[in-house]
Amino acid sequence: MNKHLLSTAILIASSALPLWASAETVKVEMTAKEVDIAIDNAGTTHRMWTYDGAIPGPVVRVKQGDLVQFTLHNHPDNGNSHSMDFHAAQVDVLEEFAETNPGDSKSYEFQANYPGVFVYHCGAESMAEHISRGMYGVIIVDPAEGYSADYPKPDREYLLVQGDLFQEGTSAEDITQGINWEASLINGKIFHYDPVHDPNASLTLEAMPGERVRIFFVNASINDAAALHPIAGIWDRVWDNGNPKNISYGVQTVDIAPAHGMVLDLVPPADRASNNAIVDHRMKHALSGAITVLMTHEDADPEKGRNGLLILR
Ligand SMILES: [Cu+2]
Repeated sequence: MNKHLLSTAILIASSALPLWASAETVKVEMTAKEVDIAIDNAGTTHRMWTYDGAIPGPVVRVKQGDLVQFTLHNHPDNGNSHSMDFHAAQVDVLEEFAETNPGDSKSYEFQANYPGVFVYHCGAESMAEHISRGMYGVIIVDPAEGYSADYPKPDREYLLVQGDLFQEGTSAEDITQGINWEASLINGKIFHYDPVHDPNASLTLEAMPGERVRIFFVNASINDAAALHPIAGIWDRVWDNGNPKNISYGVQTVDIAPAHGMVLDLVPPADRASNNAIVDHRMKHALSGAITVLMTHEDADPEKGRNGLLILR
């Protein structure tokens, strides 16, 4: 390499450096667990398959450029093979995303190259059954450049993951075809944050008047898109896939495909208390569980949606 090319190469390398300078290695471990857990606010249980015993699984949050070193343990008490497909990864579906048997573990690593909100899910056969039984979660990759005019710092952050519930005993083939579909789940429960439709619901999202509320939304439903609308509000900004470059303004309803994610900001009025109902406007989803109430008032819980408390459980 001649001297000019060499100095150009060094210049390119050093100009790229600030973006990745703070990249870290992040170790993540999860255990696949087949468990009986509550699928509604009354405590009704179903046999579900999970990461770490919860639906959705743990939130993974890294910065663009970070190296994620991941290990999946398949609990020896399980009856099925499981796997992990991170949508934030660019790897080999046959290698990294391969299944691991009960009692075994599987490790791989990937660099989180794109910012956004990405689903992760089990890809073991039958994928439709593994996902709809609860084997999904979210990895948030924060942009390397941080907040900006196009991607302002929010006052509150909430994560909502929509999934399916099928009747117990439904075969994998029927699940794939949508037969015996029972309800939509938000963060693992029917009407999880909706005391209007479910008297047993004790949680709602909360904010103060005028606060910028950021919703990280992932659709883990196996067949249906989610038509996300904030009743009595308008999405102030929407970022497709959660990438700051993909910005839209003043949107009423956003269709979010299965296995896709969006970041959506809502800014309730500053001069009054108000309520919004964040719904999947497909009525069969809304009226079977996919409604989330955001209450905006001066006495809002100061902890909710802050300091990493993205999922209310
Ligand atoms: Cu699985």
